[in-house]
Amino acid sequence: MITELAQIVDQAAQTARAIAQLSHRQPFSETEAYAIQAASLARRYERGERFVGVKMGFTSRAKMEQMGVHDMIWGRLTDTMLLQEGGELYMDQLIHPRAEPEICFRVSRDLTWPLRLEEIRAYIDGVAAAIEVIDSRYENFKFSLEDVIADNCSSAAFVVGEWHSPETTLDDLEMELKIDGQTVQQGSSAAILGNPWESALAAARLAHQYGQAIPAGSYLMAGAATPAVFLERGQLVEVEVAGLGSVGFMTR
Ligand code: OOG
Ligand code: MG
Repeated sequence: MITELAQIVDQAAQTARAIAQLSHRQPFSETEAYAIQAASLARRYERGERFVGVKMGFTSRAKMEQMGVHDMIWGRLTDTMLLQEGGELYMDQLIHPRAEPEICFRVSRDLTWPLRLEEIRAYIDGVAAAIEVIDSRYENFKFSLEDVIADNCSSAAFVVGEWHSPETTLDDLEMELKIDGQTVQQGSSAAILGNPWESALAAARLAHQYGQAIPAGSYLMAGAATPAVFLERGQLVEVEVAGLGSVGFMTR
């Protein structure tokens, strides 16, 4: 069951064709959903993609409300998802992509567990403004918690701005998502679990729980501070975070 569902969702991502929710074929548990995610990532690794980090999802109320899902989730990032700052996002490789404003951490030492909030700072050597592009493989971007986990939490692409010192305060930074220079979403870093560092800690805990190592050099995306916005071709997409600068890309 897990192998088959992993193949279906992996193929949907590869061919950019939406599928019915996997849970409509066959109900499965959250633990099984993470096993499907791992199996679909194994297929990517077989094709030569490399694990480069983890992303947290539904770490803000804004996101939970937008998607009607009420639990934190985590997914895996690979090298082919990493978009160069100022680069181009090819829309024909995606189904119905959305962008969201995030904060990214750079892991400087292999993450261990257990850790306390004060301790995790010693494992991070950079913080940056970031944009995540999510692209649910499910029709109409509709899913259950189990479905979205199995779909690697809609991960599609991400772009990271200039690294800043991990001493930079992340407590309550204004975060803006702009399309063609117009602000389309606005929020605060405090929307991310009260403080994005809490999300980094949750990522370390969950990855450990599911046996996923987070080695030095990994990216750690903390989750969106605002609802996500649908993208169209020919747009300039930017995120600006007070104190962390801005980052952007073009859609094509
Ligand atoms: C799931 C991914 C959620 C976030 O930052 O909250 C996420 C989705 O909304 O499709 O990446
Ligand atoms: Mg996200």
